[in-house]
Amino acid sequence: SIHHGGSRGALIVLEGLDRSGKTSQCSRLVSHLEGKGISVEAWRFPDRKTDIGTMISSYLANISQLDDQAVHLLFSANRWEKRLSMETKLRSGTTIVVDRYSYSGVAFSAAKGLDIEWCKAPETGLIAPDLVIYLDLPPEEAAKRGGYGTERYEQLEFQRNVAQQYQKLRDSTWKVVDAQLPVEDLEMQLRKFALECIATCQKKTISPLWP
Ligand code: NYM
Repeated sequence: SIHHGGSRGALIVLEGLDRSGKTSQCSRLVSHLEGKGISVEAWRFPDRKTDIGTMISSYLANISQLDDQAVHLLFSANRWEKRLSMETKLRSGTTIVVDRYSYSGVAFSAAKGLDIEWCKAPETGLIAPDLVIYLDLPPEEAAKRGGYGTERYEQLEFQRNVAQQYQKLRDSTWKVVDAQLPVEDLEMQLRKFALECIATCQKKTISPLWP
């Protein structure tokens, strides 16, 4: 794909409750950008392919039990272990579209009752996204969508709490989109936000979370 000499890629994050449509919108967006000749990669957190990701995965599947603080730090470490390759990709001109990031990390742990500032601390110094797209869906609607899976956290009451925690993390990089829109409409909104972001972030330096 095309690499416009010297310009960096954008870090675009999709966030939202479980069943909000992030994963399908991520892949639709990445395909669209690829089609436009933009250098782009789809990432996701947790990255279950690493050793830390394997521990997280068995925790989520209820195969293993872990202390709430310990698993919070594992989710964070799973982002830290990818930080350098993330920075290298962005600097080489590749845009990264990420399915979940530090906001999931904080929202899900804070929903368990952990102190939100404590939850944010280990995320400090990771790369700040250029754009966060929040797929806004009432927890009740999410619950209706083909039902939750069997993983930890996939319960209505808990998701309500997660939604409240997410609201505390909203900042100027966030675009909140209505996840109840038809998928094609949603897709068009995401394309517009992503293309604007890719064009404008080239003048901005890569900066750390949390400002
Ligand atoms: N999750 C995800 C966390 O609790 N902390 C994190 O840092 C991240 C990235 O893991 N219910 C939770 C949110 C999800 C679950 O995500 C797995 P997915 O997108 O279903 O693989």
